[in-house]
Amino acid sequence: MIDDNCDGNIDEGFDVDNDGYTSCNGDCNDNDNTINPGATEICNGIDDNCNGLTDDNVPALPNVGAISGTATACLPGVAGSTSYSVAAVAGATTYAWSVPSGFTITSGQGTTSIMVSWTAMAIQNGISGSVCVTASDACVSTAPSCVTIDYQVAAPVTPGSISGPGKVCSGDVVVYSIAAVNRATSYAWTVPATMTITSGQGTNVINVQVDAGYVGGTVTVVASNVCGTSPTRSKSLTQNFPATPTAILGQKEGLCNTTGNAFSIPAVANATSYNWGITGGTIVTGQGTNGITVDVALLIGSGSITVQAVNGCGTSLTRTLTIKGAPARPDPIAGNVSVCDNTTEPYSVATVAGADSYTWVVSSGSVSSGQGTKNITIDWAAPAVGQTMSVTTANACGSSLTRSLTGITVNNCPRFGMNADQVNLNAFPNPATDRATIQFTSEDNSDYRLRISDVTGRTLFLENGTAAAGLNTKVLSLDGFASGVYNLTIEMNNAQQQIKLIVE
Ligand SMILES: [Ca+2]
Ligand SMILES: [Ca+2]
Ligand SMILES: [Ca+2]
Ligand SMILES: [Ca+2]
Repeated sequence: MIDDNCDGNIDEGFDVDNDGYTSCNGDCNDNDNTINPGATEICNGIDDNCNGLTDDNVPALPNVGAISGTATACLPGVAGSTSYSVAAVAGATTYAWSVPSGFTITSGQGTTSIMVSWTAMAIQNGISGSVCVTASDACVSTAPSCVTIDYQVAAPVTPGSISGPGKVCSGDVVVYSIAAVNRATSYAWTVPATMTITSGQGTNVINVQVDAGYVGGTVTVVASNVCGTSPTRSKSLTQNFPATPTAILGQKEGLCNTTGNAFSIPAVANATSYNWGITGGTIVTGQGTNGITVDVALLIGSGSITVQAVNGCGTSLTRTLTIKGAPARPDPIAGNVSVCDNTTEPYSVATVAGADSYTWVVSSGSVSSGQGTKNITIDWAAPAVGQTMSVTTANACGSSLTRSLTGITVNNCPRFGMNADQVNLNAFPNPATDRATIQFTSEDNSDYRLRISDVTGRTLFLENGTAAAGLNTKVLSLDGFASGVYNLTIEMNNAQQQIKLIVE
């Protein structure tokens, strides 16, 4: 009888296969006592444990053992064959082999032993890689067991040149490499004792740390295979000292009682820091970098600023800049060197950094305005040749060298008896662009001097001529005149008239 409603009340003999389970508590095959919820699932295409899944979580196979056979060989360049095998794996039903390029499996795939063959061309090119085998049953496979293959006819040739820096310093991290060498299966590098190969030994690229105490040496590499080792490739290594800094940039004179003066050098290749020194002042900021600021107090005479570039190999030679508290010699004096007697002419120099005063001396005539500044006027007196003027600057730390203007000629200029308001000097158009028409009136055939000067008094055009009686007209080219305001001056008959001429 059968407990059709599975209420636990069963008839004698209901567990037909007598495995302790019935259809009521999960026996999915009551005619086979190896199939029930208490059974272990095995690889057999059957749901042994009655969980509804066939061959789920079956046990793994044992590992495949080591492969037997010749892994490495130095051989003649002719065709050949060999065999590889493994011990049988309990429960495995098939074996899958893979071989490197150059080997061909001629028999035994699927079994515990294979035969492989190679051609003459294949062995001449070298055969390297792995022979691997995996064991399987219908449900699972093992991890592969592999052996590294190196079949060659000759040792590798000498490696090509080593790439990487030839100049290095302690603390550098560098890479050396060679192109892969034909038929090579491994590489062996050496480096100086003061270097460490951090990775890549055995390959054609190594990473290297340069250690303390490094002073140079040699890096070498050889390529190897089963037939032997190549000749050695070497690369000489030296220290990478930084170059001497180029000229120190910055104001070097007129530094008396100043602060925050900037001095710098262009960055030096391979330098990791800079070492500055100073006499006659104080470094305020920037030590260690390629730019510093400097304070200078009362520096009488001269001091110096020095700098070296520094890296892991050491320091460069020293670059020096002489500094002075006193101002620099002024640049050349601007002004006319051919002037008329009894006239007033402007002279000037460019601003001198750090100068508190400008002292002018003139051999004849006199400074009529501006003494002490960079812009003066001189009243020239009687005609004379070979006249000179000079200017010296000074501050609390001292005086500069003197700048002179020599060879000044004070001319005896003709003068007659005409009043300025009778000259009627005119220019048009005004403003002008590329040319201007100049007109003036003369009573008679008088000598005249026509001058165009800029606002600093510098003469840009000068013409001496003889006027016709009546209206005189001249057309002047203004090529070369920058846009600005100019003084147009005519001197004639002891008279002088000046008007503004604007060039656009
Ligand atoms: Ca049963
Ligand atoms: Ca059963
Ligand atoms: Ca099963
Ligand atoms: Ca199952």
